[in-house]
Amino acid sequence: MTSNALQASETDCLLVIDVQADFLPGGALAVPDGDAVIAPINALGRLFRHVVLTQDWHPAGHASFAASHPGRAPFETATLPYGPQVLWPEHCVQGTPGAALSPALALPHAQLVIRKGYRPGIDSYSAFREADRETSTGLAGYLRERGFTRVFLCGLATDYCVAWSAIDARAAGFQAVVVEDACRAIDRDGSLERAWGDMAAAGVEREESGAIGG
Ligand code: VGL
Ligand code: ZN
Repeated sequence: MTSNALQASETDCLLVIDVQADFLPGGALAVPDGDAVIAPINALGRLFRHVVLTQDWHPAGHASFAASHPGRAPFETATLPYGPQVLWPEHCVQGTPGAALSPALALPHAQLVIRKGYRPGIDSYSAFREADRETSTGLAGYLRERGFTRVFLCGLATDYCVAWSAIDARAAGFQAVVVEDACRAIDRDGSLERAWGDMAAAGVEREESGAIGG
């Protein structure tokens, strides 16, 4: 039907990361130009029969919030029991409007919403493995049981939740393709360049959505 190099197949799953009000313009942790991901994601959604969404889902007082650490400010790094943790403004608190998935997403055929970051003391950028690098979210098992071998990642933010999810997808044995124009980054202190380097080292592929066909 098309001559695109990459064809979405039955063993491919589109993984849409954290397209939530708090990461969009006006949100508590707004990603610059974050709403630019919506149109390309909706277009990708028309190419993939299988779609999984993630939702950052923190309890109030979460350990990743600067406000939970007296004297600390957002975007500083703290040391938590599992290692360094960037401290964020309070965001994506369970059940609040800021945690809602964007109503502009046109993905009615999405098959699973996986929530992450719900343990009070552990962050989870990755859709697969929490920030202690040990606690599983269960997503790899789900994808494996469904017979998927490759995930295409898009959403927010490229340098945090998308990158960590892509790297952990590789660690779990999946091929991983990040669709660059369907992501936007927080990009502070070189975080985006570092993330692309880490992803490349992990064998994550990088594509534009125009290269993908259904
Ligand atoms: C994210 C920072 C904190 C993300 C989530 O979705 O990239 N970033 N929580
Ligand atoms: Zn978060």
